Amino acid sequence: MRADFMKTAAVQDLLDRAAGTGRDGGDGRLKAITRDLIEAVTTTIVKQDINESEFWQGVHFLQQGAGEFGLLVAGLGLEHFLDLYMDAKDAEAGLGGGTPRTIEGPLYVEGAPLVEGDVNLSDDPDDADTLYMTGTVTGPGGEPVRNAILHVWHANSKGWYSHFDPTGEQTPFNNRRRIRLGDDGRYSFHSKMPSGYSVPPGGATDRLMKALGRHGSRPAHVHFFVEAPGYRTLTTQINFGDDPFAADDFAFGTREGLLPLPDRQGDCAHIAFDFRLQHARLPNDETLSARARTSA
Ligand code: MBD
Ligand code: FE
Repeated sequence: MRADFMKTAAVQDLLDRAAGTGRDGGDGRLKAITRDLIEAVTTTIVKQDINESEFWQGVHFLQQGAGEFGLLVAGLGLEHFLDLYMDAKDAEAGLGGGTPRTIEGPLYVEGAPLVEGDVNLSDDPDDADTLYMTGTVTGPGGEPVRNAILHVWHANSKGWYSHFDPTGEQTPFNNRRRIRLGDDGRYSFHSKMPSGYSVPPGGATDRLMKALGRHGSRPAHVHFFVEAPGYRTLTTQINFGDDPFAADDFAFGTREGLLPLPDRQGDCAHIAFDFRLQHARLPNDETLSARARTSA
């Protein structure tokens, strides 16, 4: 099964899209070399059965020599490849179901305020509509998950994340919270509507994307970790289904089942979204991967 995984349409299609194969524009030779390079890396992931924590340890090392490495890993489809690979291993082990996982991205920050109840995530003024999100966290049988923590982070209306904002204008942890849920597994928050993210203009990722005939933009989205005792930690995000980049995310983080349409009414938008977790089977299932993360 493992040898065949590289040959699946999902993987081959990802390699083509990541290298800009078949797209107009860009440098043909660079595309061909990029495709072979990412195929070599992903083949190695499968051959060595590299796990999430090992992968991020390697990225962390390389990042010490290249500041945008985490962004390149997302843009080259390697981070999404890891999700496809973990999905395939789950399927092989007879695991599956629940809310799909998708990429974390490089912009999570540890230590966001831990809050309860119906919360506001936005500390800073922002000339944007208000996003309301509500829903439940349940287990495989639909039972409410008790004592979950929902980590939420998203960009502001300029597409910038707090702690990574080149304008320096955001309060630390603006649009970032950890929400402690109760016994009913319900959550509810509001915040200033995020806009899509684009890679820093003129940076290494931007230049590579252009050379591949690609772009460096993501649809507007909201990131989540969902953790709860007895359940497998979920890394996921919702992307706005009505965003122009919803079907063309440079980071390959959009997935079926994770593209809700905001219900837009005047200057408000509502998204109802339920998370379904799997039971933890191994002790590590309840924790995040050992990826190095920014802590403020
Ligand atoms: C993001 O906001 C993001 O989610 C990813 C995956 C990459 C870059 C910026
Ligand atoms: Fe993001």
